[in-house]
Amino acid sequence: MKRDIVRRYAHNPILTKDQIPYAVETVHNAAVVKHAGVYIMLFRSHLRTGRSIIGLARSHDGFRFEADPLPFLVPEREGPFAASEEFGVEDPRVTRLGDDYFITYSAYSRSGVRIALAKTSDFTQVERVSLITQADHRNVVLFPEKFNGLYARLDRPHSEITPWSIWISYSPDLCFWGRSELLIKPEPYHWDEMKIGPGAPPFKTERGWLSIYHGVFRTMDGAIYRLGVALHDLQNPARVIGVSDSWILQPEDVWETTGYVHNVVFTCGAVPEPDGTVKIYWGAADTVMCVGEANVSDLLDLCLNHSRPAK
Ligand code: BMA
Repeated sequence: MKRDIVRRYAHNPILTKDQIPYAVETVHNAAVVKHAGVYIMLFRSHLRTGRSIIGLARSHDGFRFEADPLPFLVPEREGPFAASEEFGVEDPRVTRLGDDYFITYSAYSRSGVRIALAKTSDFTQVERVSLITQADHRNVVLFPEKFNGLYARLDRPHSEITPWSIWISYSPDLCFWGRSELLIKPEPYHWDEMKIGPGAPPFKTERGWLSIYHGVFRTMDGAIYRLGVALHDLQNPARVIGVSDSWILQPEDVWETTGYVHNVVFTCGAVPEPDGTVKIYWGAADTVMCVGEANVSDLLDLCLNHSRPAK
């Protein structure tokens, strides 16, 4: 296919630090969901301490966002989460389950990185629910439905023995997780050979759950972060139907190839639209936020007809 799978918005980047009413150094790796007709973006920002917080911005069209006056989620200083969040909170993902939106985010501390779960119904009040992994997990995305009575998530444990891969885990209550199973591995000598991780929470299509993930390739000039797409069975998400052999997005615009960390496009959110397109949001070079649109039918075609082995 010659044309671009992801059509970049003409006015990228869509949110930068200059548009944030409080002092931050970056705006990146944001979750986006539609709530009551409004696009809500939860973005990560570095402070000048080098540690991160999570801010909130709103939009009526999914392209032009305005940040709230205050951050949405900052590291807890007291209470059960404080010890795990002392180095910052990063890379949120949001999934709607019933009337609540559940936020999975990375909590950094001297004990490592683990995933915390918070919930909100209105994006005004936010309540922490539980720490849902031990150290050395990142990139946890929740499915928006249960399977045989269990919640499901894709996750990415760290491992030195095998390249970092995408797993699935299940839970009766969103707090206790198990029955973990490896689903997709990096492919040797391939754009995602170094490591992969879940990106946007999976969204439902008539052919399966589409999951946009990131893959990393190591070069003499450092790592390149790109985006790929995988398709999971609707009834049994542990069955991977296909994984696109080619990436769907790579760093090309100057704010993707240069910045705080060069050559990075990293997604934490995608919004499927009623017209058969999906808005994909990505952090560019860990510095600014961008958006593009893809046809769901093109993403399905890549997974169904141009797949590489899952593992
Ligand atoms: C990953 C995470 C992401 C970041 C990416 C590129 O390991 O830290 O938050 O966007 O590296 O720097």
